[in-house]
Amino acid sequence: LRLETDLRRAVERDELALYYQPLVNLASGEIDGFEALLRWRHPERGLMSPAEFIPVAEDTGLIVPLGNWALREACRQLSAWQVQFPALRPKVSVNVSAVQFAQPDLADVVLQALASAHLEARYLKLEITESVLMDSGDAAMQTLDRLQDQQIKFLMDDFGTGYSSLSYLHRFPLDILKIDASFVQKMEKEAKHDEIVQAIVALARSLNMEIVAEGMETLGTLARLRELKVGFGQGYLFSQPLDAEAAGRLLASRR
Ligand code: G
Ligand code: G
Ligand code: NA
Ligand code: MN
Repeated sequence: LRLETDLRRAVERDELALYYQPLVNLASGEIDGFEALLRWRHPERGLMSPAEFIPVAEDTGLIVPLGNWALREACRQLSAWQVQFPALRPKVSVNVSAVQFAQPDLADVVLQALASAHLEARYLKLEITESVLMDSGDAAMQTLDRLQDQQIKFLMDDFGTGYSSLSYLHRFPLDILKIDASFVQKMEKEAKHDEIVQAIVALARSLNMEIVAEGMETLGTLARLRELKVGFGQGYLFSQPLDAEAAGRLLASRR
């Protein structure tokens, strides 16, 4: 297919970009870091969202070179920002798909990306979904162990959707739980969703996990999540995903 051929060349033609969405400390309002979100500047289709090309990338295995590029680029950019904004020391989280996680050399790839960017491991987080844990064999388990030993933090993305299973949270000791946007967006209008958020918060606390609420769009949600003592938030209320230049300007304004 055309999309596949184009995608194959996207890395070498320098058409990929990372956008950065701030993660905000809800108590202080400070920027804790960014989630790196992949974009493809397609020569004819314009700026494409990963929703449009990640499925193809996963089916064809192209997600491996794409994901490796994203890891290297996020580490390089973060390292540059840390030099530029030493008082802020922003962190970055990078999405890693199940196909990448099944690669036996993922830990090496991640550690090399850190080393060549001269970035300390504790500033890097990896976002995984439940499917990563579901499909995981011994290799994935070893990757998780090895990277956690290096102080890299793991974040469970989209929690509460898909094939959530509480047993995964027990079996794989992850550091941070991200409450899915669908619950956050409905919690103001529907008591049921507020209760679901409360339950997820209680679960995360009992497992000693930090909490991020994604998809925050309103001040009402901010007030409520602060009340529930949720640590971090992300969403259009604070900022859309920004290109690197705009994210740099945002950091400069907070310096
Ligand atoms: O930024 P946007 O909302 O369009 O992202 C859509 C989806 O693509 C999200 O689920 C996000 O987790 C995923 N995604 C974004 N960047 C990456 C990436 O670098 N690797 C992988 N595997 N998924 C990504
Ligand atoms: O799967 P993942 O949670 O990584 O997807 C994040 C996606 O959600 C990104 O594509 C991003 O552009 C989008 N997003 C980020 N903040 C908001 C928000 O406040 N509202 C909505 N509707 N989408 C958001
Ligand atoms: Na994510
Ligand atoms: Mn998510």
